[in-house]
Amino acid sequence: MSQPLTTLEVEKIRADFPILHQQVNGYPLVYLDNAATTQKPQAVIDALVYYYTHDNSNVHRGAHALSDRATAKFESARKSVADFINAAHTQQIIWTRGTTESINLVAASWGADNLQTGDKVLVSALEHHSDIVPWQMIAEKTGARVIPIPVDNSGTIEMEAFVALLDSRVKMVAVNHVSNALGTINPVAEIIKQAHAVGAKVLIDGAQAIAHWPVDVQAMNCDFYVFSGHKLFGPTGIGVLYGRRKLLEQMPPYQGGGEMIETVSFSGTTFNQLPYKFEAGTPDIAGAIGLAAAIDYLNTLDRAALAAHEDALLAYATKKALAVPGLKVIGTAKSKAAVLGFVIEGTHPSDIGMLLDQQGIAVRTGHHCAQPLMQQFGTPGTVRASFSFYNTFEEIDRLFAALDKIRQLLL
Ligand code: C6P
Repeated sequence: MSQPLTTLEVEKIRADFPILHQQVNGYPLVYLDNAATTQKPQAVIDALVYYYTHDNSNVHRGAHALSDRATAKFESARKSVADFINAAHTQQIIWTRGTTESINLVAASWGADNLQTGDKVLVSALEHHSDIVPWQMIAEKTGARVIPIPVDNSGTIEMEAFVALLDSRVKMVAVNHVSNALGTINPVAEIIKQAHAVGAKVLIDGAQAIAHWPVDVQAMNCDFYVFSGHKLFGPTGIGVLYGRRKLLEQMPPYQGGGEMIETVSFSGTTFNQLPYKFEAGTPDIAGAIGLAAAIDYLNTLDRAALAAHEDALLAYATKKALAVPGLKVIGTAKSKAAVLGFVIEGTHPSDIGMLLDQQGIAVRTGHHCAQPLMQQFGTPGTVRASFSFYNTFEEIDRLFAALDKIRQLLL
């Protein structure tokens, strides 16, 4: 296992993130809401400013230098993403607005062609609403059913129950790589193997995994992998759908418009090749370029050391949490990434969030867009502290000192 970052190394990394160096409500900011969105290094901000200052133009259309430059950078960003997740070909990288749109694309396009009455889509009880609702919407149209894969009280998928649900009517298994609400790391390789054994396709929602360790879609052998740029230190508004090439080729377009066509006439329209078939309209060019800058930035760092640092932060925070009277950690799976969800007896999560904010500490509270999961845990919501490699042990000390104060105030 790699060594965690040293204090000096973390300080050096923090210097790359200008937003971290500010006061909030009179306190130095402690940003522990990384599962909602990650902060952007200066290199990403610079890439966006440079693009809009020098290259801004539409892509694939113009007969001029700016358009050529914008197109070259936009397509080179696609290559950066393909390399980053080890996709075999850039045609397998579809730009979307984010994880949500990527899942909607697959559900609407693949689902319309492949789901029928009596078919089943399995989604885990850990899923974010964006990996539940699009499936419910297409199930409604096609007569398929969406069935939850049970999760135990630690927040771990019950693998035996999952295998028992598998049969030839299961056409899709959609699970997250890491749960946003609990931090559980799911055994995706095993899930994919089991699902493939009955002929089902598998979509992995990588929104919460992609920032934490290298993802290899070929080794994983998933059919679809989706994530958002903004959770990978890139801009908001850009996301990725990776798909197995044969599946993407067979799938009908998701939206119609410019760029996704080959020819249009009133007697009929033919569609563009991959990936453009799924990219109707002017894309988020700056977003793609910014995401590539984020990937370039990450590639300058020792990712194993970053992951080891995050693991150490989680272990440190969990230990501290367990010592707080009345605090219950929600999400105690053996394998977890960078998320500490909890409730404190006699308090409401949103009050804790507000009082933490008053001390400059940013966390998320509520149901985390995972209401079925919260129902299972019998709580309307939790307080969630989520860590990134730029967080420090001192920040975790600040969190728990603030929680002590809040407990004295509220209890
Ligand atoms: N989770 C959180 O605070 P978008 O909004 O499309 O970028 O990502 C949606 C999404 C899908 N799956 C998972 C596992 C996610 O965590 C998210 C986003 C944020 O937990 C905002 S709700």
